[in-house]
Amino acid sequence: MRVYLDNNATTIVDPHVFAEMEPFFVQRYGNPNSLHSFASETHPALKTAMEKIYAGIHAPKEDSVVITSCATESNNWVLKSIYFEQILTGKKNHIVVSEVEHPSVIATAKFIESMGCRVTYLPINHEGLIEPDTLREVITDKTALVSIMWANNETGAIFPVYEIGEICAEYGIPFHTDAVQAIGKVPVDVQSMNVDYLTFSAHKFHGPKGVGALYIKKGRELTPLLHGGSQMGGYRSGTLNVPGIVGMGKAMEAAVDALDFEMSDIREMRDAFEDELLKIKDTFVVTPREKRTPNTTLISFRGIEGEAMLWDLNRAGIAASTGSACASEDLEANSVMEAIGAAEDLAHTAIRFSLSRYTTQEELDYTLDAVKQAVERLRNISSSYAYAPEGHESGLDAHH
Ligand code: C6P
Repeated sequence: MRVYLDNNATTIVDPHVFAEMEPFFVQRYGNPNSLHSFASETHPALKTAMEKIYAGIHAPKEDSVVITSCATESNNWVLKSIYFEQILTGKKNHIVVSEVEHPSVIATAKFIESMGCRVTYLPINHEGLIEPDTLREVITDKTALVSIMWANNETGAIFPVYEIGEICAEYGIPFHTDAVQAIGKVPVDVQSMNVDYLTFSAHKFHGPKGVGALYIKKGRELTPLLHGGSQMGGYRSGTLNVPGIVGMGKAMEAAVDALDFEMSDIREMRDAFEDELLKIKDTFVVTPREKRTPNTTLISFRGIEGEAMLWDLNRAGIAASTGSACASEDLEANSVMEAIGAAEDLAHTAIRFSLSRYTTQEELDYTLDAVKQAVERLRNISSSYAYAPEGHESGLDAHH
């Protein structure tokens, strides 16, 4: 059996999405900006896709949704543009990000920090959550941007983006949220909140890889990151990724249709799976369920290196991860667990299981058996577990 429980890293392309994309590779392959029928025959599908994308996040027509190559590009774009427009010009000198943003925000923040911008990395609390009041304490009249993700990719923690948006509105500061892990998992309505920029990526909701987007509220226009042929209204040059955009449109529509299923059925499956995992001795989940996306469990197995557990699971045909996919090769401790203040040994024991609407009960039952076997095998050979005093929680509360 092969079981895929790494849906926060990427998802299977919905077969209906794939079917809609297919004609745009070998039949209708024209460049939409050319002046012939090969071009114009791409236009209806592009228009429909854009309508579905706008509808999926409830973006009003006067706002912009600019198609990019991925969420990484969208996140880079917002931070670097703010740097060009506000920091480099000396109007402002500061931005705020959370300390557990995806590397596409953190690394960009560090880059602009190296160019002279002051950056505040807002901490998370012991449950892996942001406390909105901490934002008030760090904002100044020189703050040019607040960038805080909607849902964390490692824990699934849902951050208080409504409250954060309100605080930003109060101080007149633009608010960007990375909603990559929110689309298809929680309702996303840009009109129900104060948000100026919102990032998403098709491959996280059963669309294709290589296509993302940035929502931009009217009046908050950005300097382009890619200059060139002025596609996308001059916001983002480069020949349009027609199959990608068509795929993202269909995937967005399907994600909205499946939202209730995700929030009820998938949540129930995840909760039951997590209940069983927590019956295993010395296991810990940090963020409370009701404050998480419905598909994610980040769980620590005391005494077991996350990578060793992944190895055993992989041999059983099961795909999970120790945290975000892009950080998993460095064998560092899970960054969110570290930010929470978990002891180093516990931070190394975290495993992320992320479900999707394609996950079955049979797969979860099989995974549970495999996890139990792995725990038994690995704890038998774990000296740190063998010697740790009974009931010792490896410092989970030590810092709080
Ligand atoms: N997170 C994970 O395993 P791209 O690859 O550019 O489409 O998406 C980047 C990205 C941005 N923001 C968030 C919150 C994300 O989760 C991701 C991708 C994957 O957690 C791969 S590192």
